[in-house]
Amino acid sequence: MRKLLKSARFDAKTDKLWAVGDLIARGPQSLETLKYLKDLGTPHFDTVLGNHDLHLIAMAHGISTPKPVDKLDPLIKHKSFGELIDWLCTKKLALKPAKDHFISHAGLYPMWSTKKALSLSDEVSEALMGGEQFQFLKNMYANYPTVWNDNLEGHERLRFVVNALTRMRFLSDNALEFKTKCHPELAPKELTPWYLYPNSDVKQNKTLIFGHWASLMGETNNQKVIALDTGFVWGKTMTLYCIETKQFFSQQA
Ligand SMILES: [Mn+2]
Repeated sequence: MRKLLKSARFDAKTDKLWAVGDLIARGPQSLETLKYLKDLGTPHFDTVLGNHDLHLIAMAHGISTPKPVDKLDPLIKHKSFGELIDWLCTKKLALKPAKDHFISHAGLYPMWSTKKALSLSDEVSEALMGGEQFQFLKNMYANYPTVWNDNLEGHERLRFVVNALTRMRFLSDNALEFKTKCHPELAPKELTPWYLYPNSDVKQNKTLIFGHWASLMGETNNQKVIALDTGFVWGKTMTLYCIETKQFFSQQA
Protein backbone atom coordinates (compact mmCIF):
# COMPACT_ATOMS: atom_id res chain seq x y z
CA MET A 1 0.00 0.00 0.00
CA ARG A 2 2.80 2.42 0.84
CA LYS A 3 4.50 1.64 -2.49
CA LEU A 4 1.23 2.28 -4.31
CA LEU A 5 0.71 5.61 -2.52
CA LYS A 6 4.27 6.59 -3.38
CA SER A 7 3.78 5.77 -7.07
CA ALA A 8 0.71 8.04 -7.08
CA ARG A 9 2.77 10.73 -5.30
CA PHE A 10 0.30 10.75 -2.44
CA ASP A 11 1.22 13.56 -0.07
CA ALA A 12 -0.07 12.84 3.44
CA LYS A 13 0.13 16.56 4.29
CA THR A 14 -2.06 17.85 1.47
CA ASP A 15 -3.93 14.94 -0.14
CA LYS A 16 -6.81 12.82 1.05
CA LEU A 17 -7.08 9.05 0.80
CA TRP A 18 -10.40 7.20 0.91
CA ALA A 19 -10.43 3.43 1.34
CA VAL A 20 -13.17 1.13 0.06
CA GLY A 21 -13.14 -1.02 3.22
CA ASP A 22 -11.85 -4.44 4.29
CA LEU A 23 -8.75 -2.75 5.66
CA ILE A 24 -7.85 -5.90 7.60
CA ALA A 25 -7.66 -9.71 7.33
CA ARG A 26 -5.88 -12.19 5.05
CA GLY A 27 -2.65 -10.17 4.77
CA PRO A 28 0.03 -10.41 7.47
CA GLN A 29 0.01 -6.72 8.49
CA SER A 30 -3.52 -5.82 9.54
CA LEU A 31 -2.24 -4.07 12.67
CA GLU A 32 0.33 -1.98 10.78
CA THR A 33 -2.23 -1.08 8.12
CA LEU A 34 -4.81 0.18 10.61
CA LYS A 35 -2.21 2.18 12.55
CA TYR A 36 -0.80 3.73 9.38
CA LEU A 37 -4.24 4.79 8.11
CA LYS A 38 -5.42 6.06 11.50
CA ASP A 39 -2.23 8.09 11.87
CA LEU A 40 -2.88 9.86 8.55
CA GLY A 41 -5.50 11.76 10.56
CA THR A 42 -9.10 12.66 9.82
CA PRO A 43 -8.45 15.43 7.27
CA HIS A 44 -6.32 13.07 5.17
CA PHE A 45 -8.02 9.71 5.50
CA ASP A 46 -11.48 8.24 5.59
CA THR A 47 -12.89 4.79 4.86
CA VAL A 48 -16.14 2.97 4.49
CA LEU A 49 -16.53 -0.23 6.50
CA GLY A 50 -16.37 -3.56 4.71
CA ASN A 51 -17.71 -6.94 5.80
CA HIS A 52 -14.32 -7.90 7.28
CA ASP A 53 -14.13 -4.64 9.27
CA LEU A 54 -17.62 -5.23 10.71
CA HIS A 55 -16.62 -8.80 11.45
CA LEU A 56 -13.61 -7.53 13.40
CA ILE A 57 -15.83 -5.16 15.40
CA ALA A 58 -18.19 -8.06 16.19
CA MET A 59 -15.18 -10.15 17.20
CA ALA A 60 -14.02 -7.43 19.60
CA HIS A 61 -17.45 -7.71 21.26
CA GLY A 62 -17.15 -11.48 21.59
CA ILE A 63 -19.89 -12.06 19.00
CA SER A 64 -17.77 -13.90 16.47
CA THR A 65 -14.41 -15.66 16.52
CA PRO A 66 -11.28 -14.97 14.44
CA LYS A 67 -10.37 -17.37 11.61
CA PRO A 68 -6.65 -18.34 11.47
CA VAL A 69 -6.65 -17.59 7.70
CA ASP A 70 -7.33 -13.91 8.55
CA LYS A 71 -4.02 -13.63 10.46
CA LEU A 72 -5.51 -11.22 12.99
CA ASP A 73 -3.69 -12.38 16.15
CA PRO A 74 -1.09 -9.57 16.32
CA LEU A 75 -3.89 -7.00 15.93
CA ILE A 76 -6.24 -8.59 18.47
CA LYS A 77 -3.46 -8.99 21.06
CA HIS A 78 -2.05 -5.47 20.65
CA LYS A 79 -2.57 -2.90 23.39
CA SER A 80 -4.12 -0.48 20.86
CA PHE A 81 -6.78 -2.96 19.72
CA GLY A 82 -9.60 -1.34 21.72
CA GLU A 83 -8.65 2.11 20.50
CA LEU A 84 -8.50 0.93 16.87
CA ILE A 85 -11.95 -0.70 17.21
CA ASP A 86 -13.41 2.53 18.64
CA TRP A 87 -11.91 4.38 15.68
CA LEU A 88 -13.38 1.89 13.16
CA CYS A 89 -16.82 2.27 14.77
CA THR A 90 -16.81 5.98 13.82
CA LYS A 91 -16.56 5.05 10.12
CA LYS A 92 -19.58 4.95 7.82
CA LEU A 93 -20.84 2.35 5.34
CA ALA A 94 -21.17 4.95 2.58
CA LEU A 95 -19.39 8.21 1.79
CA LYS A 96 -19.56 11.05 -0.70
CA PRO A 97 -15.88 11.93 -1.27
CA ALA A 98 -16.66 14.60 -3.90
CA LYS A 99 -19.63 15.97 -5.84
CA ASP A 100 -21.35 13.20 -7.83
CA HIS A 101 -19.10 10.52 -6.31
CA PHE A 102 -20.18 7.71 -4.01
CA ILE A 103 -18.16 5.09 -2.14
CA SER A 104 -19.33 1.97 -0.38
CA HIS A 105 -17.64 -1.39 0.13
CA ALA A 106 -19.97 -3.47 -2.08
CA GLY A 107 -21.80 -0.91 -4.22
CA LEU A 108 -25.18 0.81 -4.58
CA TYR A 109 -28.35 -1.26 -4.19
CA PRO A 110 -30.36 -0.76 -7.42
CA MET A 111 -33.48 0.55 -5.66
CA TRP A 112 -31.57 3.31 -3.85
CA SER A 113 -30.23 6.70 -4.87
CA THR A 114 -26.80 7.62 -3.53
CA LYS A 115 -28.55 10.11 -1.23
CA LYS A 116 -30.76 7.37 0.20
CA ALA A 117 -27.79 5.04 0.67
CA LEU A 118 -25.90 7.77 2.57
CA SER A 119 -28.86 8.33 4.86
CA LEU A 120 -29.32 4.58 5.51
CA SER A 121 -25.60 4.35 6.25
CA ASP A 122 -26.16 7.00 8.95
CA GLU A 123 -28.85 4.79 10.52
CA VAL A 124 -26.31 1.97 10.82
CA SER A 125 -23.68 4.32 12.28
CA GLU A 126 -26.14 5.43 14.94
CA ALA A 127 -26.59 1.78 15.97
CA LEU A 128 -22.87 1.09 15.79
CA MET A 129 -21.98 3.99 18.07
CA GLY A 130 -25.00 4.01 20.35
CA GLY A 131 -26.04 2.14 23.46
CA GLU A 132 -27.61 -0.64 21.36
CA GLN A 133 -24.28 -1.52 19.74
CA PHE A 134 -24.11 -5.06 21.12
CA GLN A 135 -27.69 -5.89 20.11
CA PHE A 136 -27.07 -4.50 16.63
CA LEU A 137 -23.90 -6.58 16.14
CA LYS A 138 -25.56 -9.70 17.52
CA ASN A 139 -28.39 -9.38 15.00
CA MET A 140 -26.21 -8.36 12.08
CA TYR A 141 -25.55 -11.85 10.69
CA ALA A 142 -28.20 -13.38 8.42
CA ASN A 143 -29.06 -13.48 4.71
CA TYR A 144 -32.57 -12.03 5.00
CA PRO A 145 -34.46 -9.92 4.11
CA THR A 146 -33.21 -10.09 0.52
CA VAL A 147 -35.37 -7.32 -0.95
CA TRP A 148 -35.58 -3.75 0.31
CA ASN A 149 -38.81 -2.32 1.54
CA ASP A 150 -39.09 1.19 3.03
CA ASN A 151 -41.25 -0.22 5.80
CA LEU A 152 -38.52 -2.52 7.14
CA GLU A 153 -37.75 -1.73 10.78
CA GLY A 154 -35.32 -2.58 13.55
CA HIS A 155 -32.72 -5.30 13.13
CA GLU A 156 -34.07 -6.44 9.75
CA ARG A 157 -33.79 -2.93 8.34
CA LEU A 158 -30.23 -2.41 9.58
CA ARG A 159 -29.20 -5.91 8.50
CA PHE A 160 -30.43 -5.30 4.97
CA VAL A 161 -28.48 -2.03 4.78
CA VAL A 162 -25.32 -3.76 6.06
CA ASN A 163 -25.74 -6.65 3.60
CA ALA A 164 -26.43 -4.37 0.62
CA LEU A 165 -23.57 -1.98 1.32
CA THR A 166 -20.94 -4.51 2.41
CA ARG A 167 -21.77 -7.94 0.91
CA MET A 168 -23.76 -7.47 -2.33
CA ARG A 169 -22.48 -8.69 -5.71
CA PHE A 170 -25.32 -10.24 -7.70
CA LEU A 171 -29.09 -9.84 -7.55
CA SER A 172 -32.01 -11.71 -8.99
CA ASP A 173 -35.29 -9.71 -9.25
CA ASN A 174 -34.00 -7.02 -6.84
CA ALA A 175 -33.18 -9.75 -4.32
CA LEU A 176 -29.66 -9.97 -2.93
CA GLU A 177 -27.85 -13.24 -3.63
CA PHE A 178 -24.92 -14.03 -1.33
CA LYS A 179 -23.40 -17.27 -2.57
CA THR A 180 -21.97 -16.35 -5.97
CA LYS A 181 -18.60 -14.61 -5.93
CA CYS A 182 -17.29 -15.29 -9.43
CA HIS A 183 -16.83 -13.04 -12.45
CA PRO A 184 -20.21 -12.19 -14.08
CA GLU A 185 -19.28 -14.16 -17.23
CA LEU A 186 -19.13 -17.34 -15.14
CA ALA A 187 -22.31 -16.70 -13.12
CA PRO A 188 -25.72 -18.36 -13.58
CA LYS A 189 -27.87 -16.52 -16.16
CA GLU A 190 -30.56 -15.44 -13.71
CA LEU A 191 -28.06 -13.40 -11.69
CA THR A 192 -27.25 -9.78 -12.59
CA PRO A 193 -24.38 -7.73 -11.12
CA TRP A 194 -25.81 -4.85 -9.05
CA TYR A 195 -24.26 -2.21 -11.32
CA LEU A 196 -26.09 -3.49 -14.42
CA TYR A 197 -29.52 -2.84 -12.93
CA PRO A 198 -31.23 0.33 -14.14
CA ASN A 199 -30.62 2.86 -11.38
CA SER A 200 -31.31 6.53 -11.91
CA ASP A 201 -28.08 7.55 -10.19
CA VAL A 202 -26.08 5.34 -12.54
CA LYS A 203 -27.88 6.89 -15.51
CA GLN A 204 -27.26 10.37 -14.12
CA ASN A 205 -23.58 9.65 -14.44
CA LYS A 206 -22.62 9.53 -10.80
CA THR A 207 -19.31 7.82 -10.18
CA LEU A 208 -19.74 4.75 -7.97
CA ILE A 209 -16.57 3.45 -6.33
CA PHE A 210 -16.44 0.10 -4.52
CA GLY A 211 -14.21 -2.82 -3.49
CA HIS A 212 -15.26 -6.27 -2.22
CA TRP A 213 -15.60 -8.09 -5.58
CA ALA A 214 -12.05 -9.28 -6.28
CA SER A 215 -12.96 -11.69 -9.09
CA LEU A 216 -14.26 -8.74 -11.15
CA MET A 217 -10.65 -7.59 -11.54
CA GLY A 218 -11.90 -4.05 -12.14
CA GLU A 219 -13.97 -5.03 -15.19
CA THR A 220 -17.35 -3.31 -15.03
CA ASN A 221 -17.28 -1.99 -18.64
CA ASN A 222 -18.45 1.36 -17.28
CA GLN A 223 -16.02 4.21 -16.61
CA LYS A 224 -18.32 5.55 -13.89
CA VAL A 225 -18.51 2.27 -11.98
CA ILE A 226 -15.09 1.80 -10.46
CA ALA A 227 -14.20 -1.58 -8.96
CA LEU A 228 -11.02 -1.20 -6.92
CA ASP A 229 -10.51 -4.68 -5.44
CA THR A 230 -8.16 -6.27 -7.94
CA GLY A 231 -7.17 -9.31 -5.88
CA PHE A 232 -4.05 -8.16 -4.02
CA VAL A 233 -4.59 -10.82 -1.33
CA TRP A 234 -4.75 -13.43 -4.11
CA GLY A 235 -1.34 -12.36 -5.41
CA LYS A 236 -2.68 -9.94 -8.01
CA THR A 237 -2.68 -6.14 -7.76
CA MET A 238 -3.76 -3.29 -5.50
CA THR A 239 -5.46 -0.43 -7.32
CA LEU A 240 -5.74 3.26 -6.50
CA TYR A 241 -7.95 5.73 -8.37
CA CYS A 242 -7.41 9.49 -8.36
CA ILE A 243 -10.75 11.30 -8.35
CA GLU A 244 -9.29 14.56 -9.68
CA THR A 245 -7.36 13.16 -12.65
CA LYS A 246 -9.39 9.93 -13.18
CA GLN A 247 -6.05 8.14 -13.30
CA PHE A 248 -5.49 4.57 -12.06
CA PHE A 249 -2.37 3.37 -10.21
CA SER A 250 -1.51 -0.26 -9.65
CA GLN A 251 0.87 -2.21 -7.43
CA GLN A 252 1.72 -5.88 -7.99
CA ALA A 253 1.55 -8.14 -4.92
MN1 LIG B 1 -15.49 -7.55 1.34
